[in-house]
Amino acid sequence: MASVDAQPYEFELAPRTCALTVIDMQRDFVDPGGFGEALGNDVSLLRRAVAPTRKVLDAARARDLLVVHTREGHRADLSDLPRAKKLRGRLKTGIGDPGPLGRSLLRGERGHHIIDELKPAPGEPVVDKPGKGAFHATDLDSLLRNRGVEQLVVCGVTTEVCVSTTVREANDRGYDCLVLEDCVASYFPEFQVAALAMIRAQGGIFGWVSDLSRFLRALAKS
Ligand code: C5J
Repeated sequence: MASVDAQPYEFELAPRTCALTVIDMQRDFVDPGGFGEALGNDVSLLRRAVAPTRKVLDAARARDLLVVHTREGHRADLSDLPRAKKLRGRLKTGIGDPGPLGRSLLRGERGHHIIDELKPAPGEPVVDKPGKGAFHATDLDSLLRNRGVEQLVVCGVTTEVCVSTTVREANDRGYDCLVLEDCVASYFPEFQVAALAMIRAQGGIFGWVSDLSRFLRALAKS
């Protein structure tokens, strides 16, 4: 056990019951030519989280923490894509449409792959999710419970969409979440600030917020 300097107050890190979750660090969101860029976003804003997340990943692996990766995406026949999600945004290049990284947000396409820098190691579970939250329509909850996980350290993208949705889902299922602010990123700087504020508000209504160096310091002491 070790205390992570966090907000709204210290997070009691218990490595034996803690898992690292890396949310949707896939080319479609983070790389030029992907779905995120097709929506008009500047992907360099998300790239800022890559190097710090790599450091968390290395530290977690060195301490034998369970590492779980997630990817947002759909089946090639789009049978798991709700009509509302397909139509939303009236996009020129929507989910399932061809783009420079293959068909957008589709399993097996180049854009759906996790970026090389954060590639899952052999044996690390990769959870494919059709929604924003990593618990919706996936086996993530049983995968964590069967290993006795009670705490999640959360990295990934985007802070206000898939990271926040997953943290809220995890909170309702009884997990304590610690979000590392330099290891999560948004296309919108103001949403990054607001999403983190919402997590730690009201005594940590959804969880705790800290950063890479504070987390690494505590992990080294635990
Ligand atoms: C989005 C995500 N932003 N991974 N997905 O649509 O946050």
